[in-house]
This record gives sequence, structure tokens and C-alpha cells, in this order.
Amino acid sequence: MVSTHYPAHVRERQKTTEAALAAEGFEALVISSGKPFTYYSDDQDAPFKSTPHFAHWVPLAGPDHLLVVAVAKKPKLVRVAPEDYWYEQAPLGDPFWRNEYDFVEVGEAAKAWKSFSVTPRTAYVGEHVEAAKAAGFAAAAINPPKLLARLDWERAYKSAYEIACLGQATERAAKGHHAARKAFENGASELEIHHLYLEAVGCVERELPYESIVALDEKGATLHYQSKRPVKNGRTLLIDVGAPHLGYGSDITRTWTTTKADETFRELQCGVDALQQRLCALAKPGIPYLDLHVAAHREIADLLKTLGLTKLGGMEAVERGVTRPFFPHGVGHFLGIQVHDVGGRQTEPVGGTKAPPTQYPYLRTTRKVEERQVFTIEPGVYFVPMLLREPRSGPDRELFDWKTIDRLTPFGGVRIEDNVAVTKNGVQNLTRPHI
Ligand SMILES: [Mn+2]
Repeated sequence: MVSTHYPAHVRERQKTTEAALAAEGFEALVISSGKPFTYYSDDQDAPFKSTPHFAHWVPLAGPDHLLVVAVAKKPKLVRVAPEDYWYEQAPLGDPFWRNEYDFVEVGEAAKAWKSFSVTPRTAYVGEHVEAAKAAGFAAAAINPPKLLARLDWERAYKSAYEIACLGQATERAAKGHHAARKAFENGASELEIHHLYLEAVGCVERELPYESIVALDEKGATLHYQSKRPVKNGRTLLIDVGAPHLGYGSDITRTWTTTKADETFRELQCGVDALQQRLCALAKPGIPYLDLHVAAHREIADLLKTLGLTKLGGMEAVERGVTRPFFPHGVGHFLGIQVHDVGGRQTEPVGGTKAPPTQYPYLRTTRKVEERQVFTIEPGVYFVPMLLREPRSGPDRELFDWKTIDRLTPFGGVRIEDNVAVTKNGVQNLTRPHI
């Protein structure tokens, strides 16, 4: 049960926040849950997302709530619940998290800002900068970069509660993925597959952790393909979509083929699926995340050679750049409240970033693998005409079998993505037990 882990999660937040505050010379912290984002020159808002530092504490949705954390005090949670007939104001009920807080409910945001006192050593984190100034926060105490970096750093180490939330999110997404696969095999269109996914998961589109990618055939080669075409009877499906749970989200990709797909492409799908599981088995505390990325390139090099797409395998192929046009993204990223969760390149608690090697600019994680991190492992092989143009006429063009590559291009690409939580000696795969 997710809720049984929650009190320990709050105790841990209290401890890490107190340490971060002490290190930066503060004694208290106020975090707001966020502001609606209104489109320019419009009266329509974007789907609301909570301030991640607020969501890290409590799964209370909606804008304007405040959380007050002070050293050696029970945290105070001020819920803003205005009377409103435009939008439903669902009653709070008795959520499992409520008793962990000194809980207060007010009818308007202005009252929330009067429910605590501000000292020169109270910090504020959030978007309500003007309200914070008016409430008496010192300019240097509003979103202090080093304090934010410390809070981000801690977000990389998931509590048992967070891992349980991510487990639920992946289990929920798996239901959708099963429905999507069945629909694909029955000839459904991208649009239909998308809707059947939502139906099986039981949510609407704006609740997804990120916009779904439902790509039939050649569209699988567009990494962030967003259209939902009505065209039916695809031969391959690449589907990359997660599900939400209490503010956390999963991020899962599967590629499926029908018997109408080219036999070599079907072998490629099996090969990527197998090498993805070998990469999961490699992940353990102490290794640099970059090693997983390089291992993915080496595995892909061998697979491409085995299938006759290239003539060179192993590290030699990787070093000559043979795999890069086929695998042009990073092998994974941190996962949590945000789908590309913070801190993947952070070097120390007070900040600093480690850039990836120049040949892998899109690698989002350059940190060492450590226990309690949660990240994705998502190797892929794609046929992207734009990326194949240069090697086709370059000095190494003889290393590729262009005839086979051109034959497979109409099938798009393969990506297999699981969510894993790092344990003492390896990883727990949150996705595979369900899909
Ligand atoms: Mn991903």
C-alpha cells in the first residue's frame, strides 16, 4: 500500500528540508502549490501542474495552496478551497496524508498568505513572487538558487512511498499498453489506439504525465511524434505513454509488429527488446549512468551487424559513429514528479551540472547510479531519413547496407522503455512484471 509508506516519506522530507535550510542559513520554508498558466491574450488556462517541490511533499492538487515547513515543527498545510460555481470544488474527504500536517482550510488565496509569520530567515519557493514580496520575504529569500538545488538533489533519492507511487503509475499504464496492443493487432488507427489507451487507464488526456506518442509504421522514426492519424492497419506500432499516480508518472514505450512487417524488422524488435533487458541487468549502484548509454550503443552495434544492416560491430563501430544515426537520443532519464525528472546532470547538492560527452548531447543523465534513484532504460533503433543522409554519402558509407536500411525505413523504428528503481545490488524493474 502506497499510504502506509507516507508518514516515513514526510519524516524524510522534514529531515532533508531542515538540513537544506540550515546549510543555507534559513529556519523556515514556504512552498506554494503553483499558479494556473493562462495563454497569452486568452482566458484559457493550460492544464495545471503543481510546483514540483510542493508535489514532493503532498499530493494535494490545484493552485494557491501553501506548505509551511519550520525546524522541529509539524509542517503546516494551508488548502485554498474557494466557493465557486464555474468549476467543481470536490470535497477533500479524509485523504491518507492529512494527519501528517497541521491542516488549515481557507476560502481565498490572500488568507493563506496571512496564516504564517515571515522572519528574515524564512525562504519562499514558488511562482507567487509578488505575493511573497508583499508578505515580507527578503528578495534573497525568494527562490534562493542554492536552496532550490539542494531540494532538487534530494528528489533524485526516492522514498519507499515514491517508489510505490511510481510502481502504481507503471501498473496503471500497463493496462493501457495491453489495450493498445490488442487494438493495434485488430487494425485500429492511431487515434483509436490513443483513446482505447485512455479508456483502459481510466483518465483523460490532460492527466497523462506527457503527451502520448502513438506512431504507426514510418512515424515511429519521429521521436516525439504527436499526431493521431485516422489511418488504420499499421504493420508496426511504437507507443510511448505513461500514467499518473498521486503526482508521479510512469514513462513506458513498447514497439509491436504484425506478420505484415518485414521479417528483419521483426528480428530488430526482438533484438532491441532483449538488449534492453541486458542493459537493465547491468544497472547497479556505483557505475556511471554514461556506462549504460555506451553499453546500449555497443549492443546496438552488434545487433545491426547481426541483422546485416552494418558491416562493423562492437566498440569499433561505436567509436566510428556507426550507431549514432540509428540511436540519436539518450538511453534514459530520471523519473518522478516530472517525466524528465530533475537532477540527472547535477554534480553536487548545491548545484553544478556535468554535461554529457559531445557525441551524446541528448543524454539527460550524467550522474552516478545510486540506490533509490528511479530512471528509464530506453534504447532504440530508428530509420530517420534526415540522420541517414550524411552517412550515406560520407567516408564510412561502405559500412552500411543501404538496400536493407531503405527496405526497413517504412517501418519507422523500435524503442523499448522500462522504469527501474535502483536497489542495493541492481535494479527492480517496475514495468516488466506488468507488460
Ligand atoms: Mn522516456
